[in-house]
Amino acid sequence: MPDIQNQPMSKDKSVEQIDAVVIGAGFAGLYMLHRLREMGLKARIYEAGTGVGGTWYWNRYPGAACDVESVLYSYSFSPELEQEWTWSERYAKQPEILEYANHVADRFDLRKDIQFSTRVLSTIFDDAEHRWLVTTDRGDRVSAKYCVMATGCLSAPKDIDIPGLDAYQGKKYFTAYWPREEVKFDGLRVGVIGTGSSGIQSIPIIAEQAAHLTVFQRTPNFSIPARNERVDKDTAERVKAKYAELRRRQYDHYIGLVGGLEPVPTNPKSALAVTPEERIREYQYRWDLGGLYYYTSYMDLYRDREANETLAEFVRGKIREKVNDPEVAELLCPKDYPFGAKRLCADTNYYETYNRDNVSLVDIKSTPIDSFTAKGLKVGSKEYELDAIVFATGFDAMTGALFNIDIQGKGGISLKEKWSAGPYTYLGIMTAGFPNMFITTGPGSPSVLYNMIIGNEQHVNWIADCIAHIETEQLRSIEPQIEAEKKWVDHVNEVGETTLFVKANSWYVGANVPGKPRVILPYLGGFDLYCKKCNEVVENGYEGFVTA
Ligand code: N01
Repeated sequence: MPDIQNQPMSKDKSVEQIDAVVIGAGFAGLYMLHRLREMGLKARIYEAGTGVGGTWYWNRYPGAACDVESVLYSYSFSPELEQEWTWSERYAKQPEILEYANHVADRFDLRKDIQFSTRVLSTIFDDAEHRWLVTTDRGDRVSAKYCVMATGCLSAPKDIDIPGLDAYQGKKYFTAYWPREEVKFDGLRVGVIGTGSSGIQSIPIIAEQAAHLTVFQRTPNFSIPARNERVDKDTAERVKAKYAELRRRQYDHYIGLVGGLEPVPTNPKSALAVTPEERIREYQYRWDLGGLYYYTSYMDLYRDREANETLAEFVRGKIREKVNDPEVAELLCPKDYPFGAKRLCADTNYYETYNRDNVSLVDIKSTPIDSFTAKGLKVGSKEYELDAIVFATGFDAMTGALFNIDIQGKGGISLKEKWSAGPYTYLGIMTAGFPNMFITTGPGSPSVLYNMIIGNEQHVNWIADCIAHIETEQLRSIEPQIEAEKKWVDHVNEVGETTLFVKANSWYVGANVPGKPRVILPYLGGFDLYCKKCNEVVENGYEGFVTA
């Protein structure tokens, strides 16, 4: 048998030669494939799941929904697609978003270039050939000039860091990879660990089914009523007539939360420069609107702790109004980090759920979970017997999915090694030493602090144009200059430090994963300014990049 591992790729007949590999068939990967094919390149997506949709393929837990309005959380690249698809609710639920992803895959005939049920194991740069060798768990070995990591920001579930999980004999469910078949909790004693967005969306629905639900809360989160509603025919048509304007508003906005049919204004004032009465009116207006619109309220809310506290206390007041038992209400009120510095949640009946007789809240901040047992789990000396446990414990955000692949750049340096003190990127799209490897909505880009579909679209467009440039100029590769990358990383950190986002132990700063370096992961300078910077880089001849 020849030793194929050690043969140069170009001479190895078992290695298929293509132009581009895209990893992941979520919204970024699908559109990337579409653009690459439009350019006449031979491209393939490798996808671990059996279907398209990424986040929306895996996160099928009860109550899973998008907390960005459907009309905004959709592709903008095809006016025909916009016109033919009708969202049924203000906030689409997971099945409808997955149906949309499937519709896109069919409409643009993408499936023929997607290999499902295939996990990429490694992508290794060949210095001599200037190509990436990609290997998979199905034995594929493919050589590609370009490699696009469309692996998602919240796709690598966090390890469960509580002892004794294997000892537990009951049913275990993970919101991040929920079973495809229906899960029934009727008559069961259920425990939920985790009160971030996934926990907050699933808890009210599980409570309606379970005999008893026990929520184990370490840190309470701020959650705003989503106020979801059906979209009637007339509204849907009026939205369709306004799409062009809607998209312009979205792209020109720092966080893209601009409202659906009716624009939701951004408030340019300081929260501390207005009277308490005006502040309450503003906060009540956004409370009644529902959803995430506190992110576009007073401009100093996320920079000034005193300003932030005015909103935090307003929302705590709402929690106290909703929850009957004052002790439970106090436990549900976040007090030790700024409002919104942990990702804000939008809910349907979350706080109200704690008024049910079959729901109890256990504070695991003051007494942490000690371990799992055969029948449930122990908090201090008390054992909770549970028939099923739901883990809504979050993700190794923004870097976890990349580190799950053995990525080696020039000279065999691994990405993990290069990023051991935190991610290093230029614009969040590329990293020096990894030529022709692109990351969609990577660390150092607005990513999770913007709308993931539109943010990915902007990245895919930039990447596709960059690849077109390389092909037209008959170049071999492009990568960031080390100095430009360092300058960008410093800028990302400096901007992050001016905000309150760095003041919470959140996944935004990697604090949810033990041992992960604490660095601000998304770029907080605003999507509008970020796009301007991306465009300027191109206008100035790919400033800050080096080509070969
Ligand atoms: O995860 P999270 P998520 N013992 O990290 C707790 C997006 N998303 O899956 O805060 C006990 O927010 C942890 O406690 P603490 C959205 O961007 C969007 O809910 O670390 N508890 C926390 O309460 C979101 O932010 C939608 O103290 C433990 C929870 O588990 C992101 O995904 C819907 C623990 C994890 O919360 C992640 O949300 C859903 C332990 N050992 C998600 N480990 C939309 O609507 C963790 N926890 C679009």
